[in-house]
Amino acid sequence: QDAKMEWWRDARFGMFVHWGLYAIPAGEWKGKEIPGISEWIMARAEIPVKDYEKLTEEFNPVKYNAEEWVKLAKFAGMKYIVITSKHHDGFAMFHSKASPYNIVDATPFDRDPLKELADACEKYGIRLGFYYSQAQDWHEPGGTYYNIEQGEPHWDPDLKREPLMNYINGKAVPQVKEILENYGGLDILWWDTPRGMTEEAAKALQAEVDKYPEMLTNNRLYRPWPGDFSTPEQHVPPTGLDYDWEVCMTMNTSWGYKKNDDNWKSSESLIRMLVDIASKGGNLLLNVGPTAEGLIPEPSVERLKEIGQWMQKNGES
Ligand code: FUL
Repeated sequence: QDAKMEWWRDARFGMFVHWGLYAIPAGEWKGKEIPGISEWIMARAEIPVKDYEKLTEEFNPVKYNAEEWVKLAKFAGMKYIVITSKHHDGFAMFHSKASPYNIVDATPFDRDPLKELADACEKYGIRLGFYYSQAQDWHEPGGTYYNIEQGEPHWDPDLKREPLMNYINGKAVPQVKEILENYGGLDILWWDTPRGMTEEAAKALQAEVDKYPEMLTNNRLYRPWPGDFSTPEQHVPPTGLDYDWEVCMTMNTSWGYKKNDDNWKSSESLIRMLVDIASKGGNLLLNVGPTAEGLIPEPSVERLKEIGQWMQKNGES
């Protein structure tokens, strides 16, 4: 247990990447600004599945350059990257045989960006994790959604409901197998929002994880299970935590790219946060939300460079 945690405990600092179809509307739907985090736009604007799917036709992030992202993370002093392989909208950012709703088969962008990222990470010695939204999948009849535990219906009446296990066995488990097998071996599998999750579903997914004893997972697969580390979100526990922990944090307000979100934290406050977290024994997973063209927004690039300059002077390596 301790041996597999070693690199992660030393790492201290990683990059979180929220990238998906939601980068196209970037917080606006039908000319209206939709409040809240941009990767939730499908739920917040109650967009029907068929309408949201149309975004695939325009998703063509030709400016994406995996090596640039990895070099930037490395310059900033980050030791690992965790990227959304599938967020709650259900769209896979990798080539999947388990569902055609993926970036290679459903968009004009004829590339697998996660494969390119895995290769770049390998080349530059950066560890790699994938985020996978295992419970919420707003695109599937059996996937859960944010208010399912309140007994409310999915906002799209045309999505005929099915049992959770249909989705778990038909999409989530097969896709998790794909990401674990096809990307050179992940260092982290980052689960999210166990809303509507059952023990049966969690066990089916955990069985795949168990085949990779070196890989780390967080505490978001199923509420009663601790995983390898806990994940305070958007706040720093004032006196740290007893269990391994990783703060995930945005640089502005949204995780996914949101064009009008100018609420940027300063480089100084980000550096202070990193120092504060490291001094209490935690990790910081600092987020970027790339655009629909595949670029990390300029304000994020600036901050990462300034953090990097500080790290060159004051960091360990
Ligand atoms: C959450 C998700 O619902 C957000 O969209 C984001 O991915 C964050 C890191 O975890 O709670």
